[in-house]
Amino acid sequence: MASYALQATETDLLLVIDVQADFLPGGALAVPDGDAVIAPINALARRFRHVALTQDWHPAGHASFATSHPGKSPFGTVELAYGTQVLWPEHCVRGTPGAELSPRLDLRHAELIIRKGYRSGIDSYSAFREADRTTPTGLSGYLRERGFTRVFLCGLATDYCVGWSAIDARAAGFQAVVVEDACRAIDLDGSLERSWGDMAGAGVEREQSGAIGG
Ligand code: VGL
Ligand code: ZN
Repeated sequence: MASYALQATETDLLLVIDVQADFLPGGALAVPDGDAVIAPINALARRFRHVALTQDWHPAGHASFATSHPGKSPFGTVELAYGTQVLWPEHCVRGTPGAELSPRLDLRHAELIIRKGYRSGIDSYSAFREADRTTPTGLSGYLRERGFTRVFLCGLATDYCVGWSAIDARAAGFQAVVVEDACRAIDLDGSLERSWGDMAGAGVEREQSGAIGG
């Protein structure tokens, strides 16, 4: 019998973040090597009884799009009511092909898809709390009511939606484990290094998918 560093149990949930066409090769905000997450996620998901996904889901004209701010370019920043916002190419516009979850994900046993970033004026990297850091998505209530105590995170992108979600999972009182080889990063101006530091400071664990059994 194989022995693993970590064993997925009935109170663990695998949270698959934003594996959507626009973050994959050829997409509007393609994460370098983004499609490399799909095989490890599919393999990992077979070892979890409970799986949920997130889907970045923006209205056209969203405040995080550079095109919504005349004179601004993608990967620049702008000051919004809640603070500094990185500007992105238009991506994951609700109902468009770019917003679709990858058809290569083999997650038919997933129990929940949570959409985020659907308010025009607020971004939401985190699956738990929007970028104003106050508006809840409802995920922590769902997890608590279902009796989950630990969340394993994977998907795109390590330094934005995965990292922010992991930190907010800790803030909401859950254990959080980021599965490093099942994530890929955007890495904008050192954001990946910064994100790992912030995650470690918040008590987020970092593990490889091969170390997780179920
Ligand atoms: C994401 C930038 C903008 C992500 C979403 O999924 O990491 N990054 N929207
Ligand atoms: Zn987005």
